[in-house]
Formats: sequence, C-alpha cells, structure tokens
Amino acid sequence: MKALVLVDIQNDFMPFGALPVADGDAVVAVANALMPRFSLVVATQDWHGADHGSFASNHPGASPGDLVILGGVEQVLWPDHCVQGSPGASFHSALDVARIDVVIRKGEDPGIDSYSGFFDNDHETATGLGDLLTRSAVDEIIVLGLATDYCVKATVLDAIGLGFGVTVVTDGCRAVELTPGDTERALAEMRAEGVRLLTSDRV
Ligand code: VGL
Ligand code: ZN
Repeated sequence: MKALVLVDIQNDFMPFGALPVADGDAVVAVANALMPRFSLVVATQDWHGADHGSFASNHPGASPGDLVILGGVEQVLWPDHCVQGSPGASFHSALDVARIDVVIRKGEDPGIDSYSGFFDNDHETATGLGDLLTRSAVDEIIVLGLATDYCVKATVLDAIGLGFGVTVVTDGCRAVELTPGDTERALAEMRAEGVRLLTSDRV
C-alpha cells in the first residue's frame, strides 16, 4: 500500500512567507493533482512555539543562517516561522486540505528541531508517522513539498532508514538553497540511499 506524504506546504515557506522558498507555491498544484490518487494522504506541519531554539531571535546577537548546537546537534538558525496558530503556520490556502487524512505536527519541542516528519533531529523522539504508516500497511511513500534540502530530505532519509520504499516527486519540491548546490546535493544524497526521483507525470 502506498501513501502520499506532503511536507510543510505552509505559508511561511511560500515566496511571501517568513522563510521564503523560491517558487514554493508551485508545489501546491502538484499536491492537489496527486492527492485524489491516494487512499492515504498525510501532511506534515512545522509547528513551533515562539520560544523555539531554531529561531535566531531566541539567540542574542545571532542572525538567520548562523550555526549553533541545539539539543546536541548542529542547527541552522532561521527567521521566526511557522509559529503555532499563526497564519504563517497554516497550509497554503489553495491546498486541497479536505483530501488530507492525517496531519503530523513537528518541531514543538523548543530544545530540538524536527526537519523530518518521523523524528526530531536527534532521532530521540518519534512523531508517530512511522507507526501510523506501519499500522496502515504502507510499504511505500510518495513524497513532495518543502523544502527539498531540509524537511523533504530529512523525511525521506528517515523513511528509508525505517525500511519504506520512497519516491520523491521532483517537480513537487522546491529548495531553500542557502548555499548554491544544496538542491543537487540533497537530490544526490537521496538517490544514493535508494530513493526514486520522478516527475509527477510519471508517478
Ligand atoms: C524547514 C527550515 C526550518 C522545512 C522547516 O520545512 O524545510 N526548513 N524549518
Ligand atoms: Zn522550522
């Protein structure tokens, strides 16, 4: 059984958002087109408190893009984004949310970030997504969303680690690309782990 996993299709990752991803809104149409073809659609939602340790604003003197250690792992500092209950944390208004079966929120612990939809970045705490998929007899996930080089990559690599087959819908993803080449490196890393990369017309 296959499930569609939509990663962080939220306002703050759109070109008009707090942590803008170039052309991020292009993934919405791809998600809407694919959802009717899956009996299980899961969406992850980045969901931080205002005190989250990934926000540069919570580190005196720091700026977005700086590196710190958070929860024992290296952490890029970001602008405040996806604050629980804020408009920026909502899914894009054109996303067909009625077709989403389960929403998995992540990043609620202020002491550790959670790029992946499966585990916090230190891999100590699970979100429940892995158990949900296993209970639903899912053995393969089709993944798209934002951002290719952070939350999509982390979600996909954790899924591979848990033994799921993974296909990434390349035209359904866009990247932050903090450093030029990050997108290509992320795609290469995923491919090397056995991930299939397909455009949506071939899924
Ligand atoms: C993300 C940075 C911080 C993402 C989330 O969804 O890729 N990136 N929080
Ligand atoms: Zn975040």
